[in-house]
Amino acid sequence: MKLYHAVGTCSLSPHIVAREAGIPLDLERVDIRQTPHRTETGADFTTLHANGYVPALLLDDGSLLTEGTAIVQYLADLKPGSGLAPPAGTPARYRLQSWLNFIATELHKMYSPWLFHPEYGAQAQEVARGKIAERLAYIDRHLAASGPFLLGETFTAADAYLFAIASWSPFAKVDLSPFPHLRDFLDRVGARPAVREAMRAEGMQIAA
Ligand SMILES: N[C@@H](CCC(=O)N[C@@H](CS)C(=O)NCC(=O)O)C(=O)O
Repeated sequence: MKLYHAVGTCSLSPHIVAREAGIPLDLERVDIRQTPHRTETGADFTTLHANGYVPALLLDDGSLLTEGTAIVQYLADLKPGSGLAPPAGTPARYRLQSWLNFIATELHKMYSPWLFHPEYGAQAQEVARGKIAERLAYIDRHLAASGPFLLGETFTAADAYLFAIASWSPFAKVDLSPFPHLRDFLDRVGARPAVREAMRAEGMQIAA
């Protein structure tokens, strides 16, 4: 299997899940800053994925699985013993899906594009930061009451996704100081060996 990814983006989430599950993946980097987006082999990525964004997972049967929330569940289900996704049909699985959807729609798309595209302007960015702060406060309260991870005691795919997205905060000038439980969560997840391996493999800066 091959993961199409871009450094420092949401594609870190399936990369972490694969490493946590012990699933070997080939990695192919996509340059999403250029149009058309090209992979490191020079291929036009939009010929592989019409929407042109990462992550995308090339399966062994040659088909392409897209959308991060689906990809992480696919990877986690390949290794049910990993605990990265509770069994299908259980209440815990729906809670995982609830968190994945919350992160995708209420956080991920609030940071990006609003905070990474200066053309939206300062006013729109402040509105996005306000919305993000509300969502992070909700997560902070949840971690305080029911942590240390989003589903409780067990690290899951939702934690990998939250880590990838909330780690953008310093770059997006989102202040995390009011959210101590989230900050502890980011430190805790950032210290996991599989997370460090994924970041190292992507050439990202790793906290000491
Ligand atoms: N709905 C997609 C969105 C993925 C997404 O926003 N990817 C960003 C990086 S975090 C990207 O590749 N952007 C480049 C582009 O949209 O052209 C998902 O959840 O997987």
